[in-house]
Amino acid sequence: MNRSPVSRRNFLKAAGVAGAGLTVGACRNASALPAEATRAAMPPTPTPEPTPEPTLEPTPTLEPTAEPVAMAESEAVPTATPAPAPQGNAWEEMDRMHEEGVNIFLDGIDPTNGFWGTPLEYREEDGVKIFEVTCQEVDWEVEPGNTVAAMAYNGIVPGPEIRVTEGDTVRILVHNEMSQSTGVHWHGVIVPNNMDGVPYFTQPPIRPGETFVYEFTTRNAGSHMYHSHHNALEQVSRGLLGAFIIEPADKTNEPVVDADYVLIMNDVGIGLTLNGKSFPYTQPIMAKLGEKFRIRYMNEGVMIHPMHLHGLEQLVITKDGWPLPQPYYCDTVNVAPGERFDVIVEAHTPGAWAFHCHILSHAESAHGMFGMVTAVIVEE
Ligand SMILES: [Cu+2]
Repeated sequence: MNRSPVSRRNFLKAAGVAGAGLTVGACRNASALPAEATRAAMPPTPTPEPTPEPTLEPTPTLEPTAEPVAMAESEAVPTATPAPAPQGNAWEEMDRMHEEGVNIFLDGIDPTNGFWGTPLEYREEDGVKIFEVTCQEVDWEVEPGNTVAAMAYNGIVPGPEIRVTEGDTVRILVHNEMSQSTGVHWHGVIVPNNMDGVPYFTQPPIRPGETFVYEFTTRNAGSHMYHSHHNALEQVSRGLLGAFIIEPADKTNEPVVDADYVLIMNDVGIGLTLNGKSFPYTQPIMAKLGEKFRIRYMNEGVMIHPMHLHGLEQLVITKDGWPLPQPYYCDTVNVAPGERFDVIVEAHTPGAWAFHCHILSHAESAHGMFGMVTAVIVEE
């Protein structure tokens, strides 16, 4: 069992709701009364707003390539359908489910569990950094009790993080152990055309059992990605994706931060996920008061995800790896498919700050929070 560094009590304390007598008056008073009287004394049973039909996100159409390996329609948006709101005094059950999810999230806090990325190790030969990536079909647990058939680089979703410095020459050996062909595109990275990874445009597909060698010298710094460009709707949405970060050779203008986080969004395929996990299996960002951290948003899904952070403003400094001429502050960063934004956050106010996609059908239902939800926990 994981020992959470943040006890539930401290979490609530950080959030300012523990031991402060904040229980709603009606409930507290009611608890002192006999059961019959309690019912009479209770305010009218709150009737939760009827949960709307999911109108925001039409089921993504799989055309025109759906034929050979189409995902079942029911698979396409596995967690986006709101559950029916409970009726009558089922509100207690609804609260219980909300609490249960948060408790699982808190009990699972473990900054070392790989959620925040696994670096891809390399070896160096004649000044070339050599990486190896193996494409595999694996089972992947996105949330408690929900294991999906995924496609993964080196067995994990997202794939391991490739991080180099501008000017580095990299050689990446891609082995295909899957039962279908693939190709790897270096999204945002400036490469020679024959290294761009688009089968039949720039190379033959990497067939099952084959290896393809990519080699290029990195020219543009920034937060980039690598992902399949073959049957991509299935292969990327099922997990063939990862971060490709090129640090600038001249770091003079790099912001000084205490931590650097990559947050990759995905939606169809393995479901509504941040770094391959759905709440409550996501991990919070843990920060000490006064620290600054960087978040590199990357959207590998097929939907827009407006990432909203409570309580702390986000300073957007780059778009698709390019420094913005005028950085700007906001609380919601709208990340479209393929886009990357880097932001700087200063942890200036202690507490447990919710951090989630603000398309509510990606985040919270009558069953509690799910999908694209995590937190920033600022400790004094
Ligand atoms: Cu979303």
